[in-house]
Amino acid sequence: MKMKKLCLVYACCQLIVFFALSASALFAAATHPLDPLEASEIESAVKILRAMRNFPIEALFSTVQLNEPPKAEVWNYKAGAALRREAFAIVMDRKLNKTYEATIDLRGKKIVSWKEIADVQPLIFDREYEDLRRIVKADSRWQAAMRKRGITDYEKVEVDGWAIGQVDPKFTGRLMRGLSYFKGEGENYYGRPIEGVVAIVDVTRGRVVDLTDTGVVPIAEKGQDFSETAIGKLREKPKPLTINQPEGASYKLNGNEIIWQKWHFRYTMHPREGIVLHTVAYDDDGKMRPILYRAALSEMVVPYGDPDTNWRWRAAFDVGEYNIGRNSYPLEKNFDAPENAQLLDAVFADDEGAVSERKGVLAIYERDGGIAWKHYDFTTGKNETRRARELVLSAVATIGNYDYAINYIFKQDGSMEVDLALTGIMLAKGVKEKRSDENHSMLKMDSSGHLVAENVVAPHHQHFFNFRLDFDVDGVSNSVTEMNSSAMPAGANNPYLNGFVMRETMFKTEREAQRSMDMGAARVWTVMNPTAKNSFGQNTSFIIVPGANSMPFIAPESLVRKRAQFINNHFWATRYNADEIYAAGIYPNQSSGNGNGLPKYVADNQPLENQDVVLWYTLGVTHIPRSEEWSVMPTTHVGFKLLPGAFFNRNPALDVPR
Ligand SMILES: [Cu+2]
Repeated sequence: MKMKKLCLVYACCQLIVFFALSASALFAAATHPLDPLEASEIESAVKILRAMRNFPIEALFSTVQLNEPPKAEVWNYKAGAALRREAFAIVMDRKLNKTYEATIDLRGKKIVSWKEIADVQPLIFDREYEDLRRIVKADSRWQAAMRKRGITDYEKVEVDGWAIGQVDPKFTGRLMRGLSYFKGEGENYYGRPIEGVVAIVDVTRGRVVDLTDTGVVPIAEKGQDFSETAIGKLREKPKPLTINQPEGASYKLNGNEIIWQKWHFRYTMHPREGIVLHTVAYDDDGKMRPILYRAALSEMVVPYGDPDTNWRWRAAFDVGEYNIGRNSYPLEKNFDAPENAQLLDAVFADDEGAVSERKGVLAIYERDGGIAWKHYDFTTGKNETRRARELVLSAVATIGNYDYAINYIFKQDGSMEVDLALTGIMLAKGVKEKRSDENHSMLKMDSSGHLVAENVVAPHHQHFFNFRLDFDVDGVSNSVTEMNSSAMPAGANNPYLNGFVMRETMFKTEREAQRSMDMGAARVWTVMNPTAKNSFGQNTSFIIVPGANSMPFIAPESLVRKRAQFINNHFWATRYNADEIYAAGIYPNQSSGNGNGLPKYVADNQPLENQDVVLWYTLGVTHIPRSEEWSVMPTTHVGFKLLPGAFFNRNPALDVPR
């Protein structure tokens, strides 16, 4: 119907169509150096690469993303000026098991660089999950292991692909592991592990290179599902609670730029890092003051604490092995985000380098923020109070059984908060016991798991997140300090022993700036501008205020820990280097524990005073599994805050109207 109408008016509209197309092409083009690659740019980059002589025949694209321009170029960019547009790609030659990095000049339509990176493995490709499933199910040893467990219909089994983790050097090639789960007629196969069976798969050569079978363990019964139908008896639904913005939202969205309540910043949905914040600045009475150049989740690791053969290698690097960004799925208004949210799209390249449009993978919304500030004058009864508003940018990545929401929250008091919300399904281990008082080593005091359902143990584990925070507080040259609070020594200055002080120490070099939390000292870290001052002569700064955190329990000598050395410290600071983005290096998949990432970044022990500095914050969660977290976990929130410290002369939220 629509087609017919179009045909009728086609002739007279040709001219208009032509102009409309050129105009839309103009509008769609990047207008800022940090605009993510748009679909046509991804297509162009891939086309240029494919046209190269000797381009691998069986190429897989690990990433095709914006090659971010140099920092100075970005901060000094004036609207309308000429833009550098470059793509960065990681390409794997499947046949030869080789990895290449490429930079492509999109304007000049040429390859700027193409180099092989030896002895690395890019993160897992989407197609490899399917390849692995097929390879494992066709393997006779795996089939025998299933038959041993009474399973003859392999369609009822789900094989879940994992990055290999630690690799026994006797295995070479591109490796993954396959874990088996019983789907049966149920929905939540993660609740029904086929314990004992783990396959090591060479995904490019297409074969199972090793299969471990530690013996038959009963498979948990049904009842692990959590759909409304599966739950059956639902509680009374609460009455509607509507969020209504009759005049619309208060933020402005200009392409990837967001302006809200004096905050000005840009966002991108990065295929690997998920949400990235760029050029975060605050409009202070007409003066645009820079705070952060770039902030993102740089790496994650989730080490499991069970020494079992089939568990001891489990430590998911969810960013560098799996891609947080590309594993972010469409959000649902009223559920994943409130009803007033605006859902935003992203464009990525898929394994083949084709454009993959992801609808609604990011949410932006305003929400109520409780009391901004208040004082009730009890002598007059006057209530000076202000309601706070917050701006939230949110995305949720699902990596296998776990779901991680990442929320960046902007506030009217000049502070920011990073809130991580952990939900999904705990990684389950099958056991023969149905009750915790049965005599099984997994269930004793010194066990490494908690029984969460009949025949299901959730092994103990920790989640570590590392955020790379490239601060530029009032300019690029900053210094980094630590503040420790302590009791004043007894003496003439402190006769009643009530005195306590807050001492700030400046980190001179990268080696000094490797620190962990100290509750006894109320320790915080700050990044300050050594020349910019507030009106009282104090240096302007931002403070990292940790929330809940954890120390790692896996031993420092363990292989997992060697691959994840960023968890050795809660806090690191490095001198800015455009190539130092990932806390465990760019290629943690199948890595041997060579100290890539932060240990290498700080090896040259560069000076930190009055330099362009980057702060790295490691946040750990020790997961104590509870029966209440089965079969799907109630959301746990963890995070940290970034507070202005002498950045303003007074409470910046004083001007919030009543
Ligand atoms: Cu957990």
